[in-house]
Amino acid sequence: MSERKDDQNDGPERGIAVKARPKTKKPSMYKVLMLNDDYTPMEFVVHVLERFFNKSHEDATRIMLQVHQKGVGVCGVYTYEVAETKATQVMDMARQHQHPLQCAVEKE
Ligand code: TYC
Repeated sequence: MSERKDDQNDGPERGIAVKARPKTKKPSMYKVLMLNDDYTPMEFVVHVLERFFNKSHEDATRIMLQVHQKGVGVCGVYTYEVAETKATQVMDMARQHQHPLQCAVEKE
């Protein structure tokens, strides 16, 4: 039967192949905040920042002192589940050592 003009298969396809690019969204990012208190030892806070947030000893000390002086500081910025997991891990470890150290997660 008759073929439509644009559907003829009488030669190689022409033009540039372009990969389909479905719309994607970057994930929202969340800050893990650390709160000051009067009891958690400074060295414990520095250790937590090194262990859970991969900070150098110098960066960990700087962040700890900022929290100590200003009341709050940012430990790192992550996707939601990673941020929640790190905050929970820090507070679990603090509780095991009977320190009141608290973290919070806040949307960036
Ligand atoms: N303020 C605590 C002290 O003087 C040290 C400290 C720093 C505690 C940061 C918590 O998130 C914190 N021992």
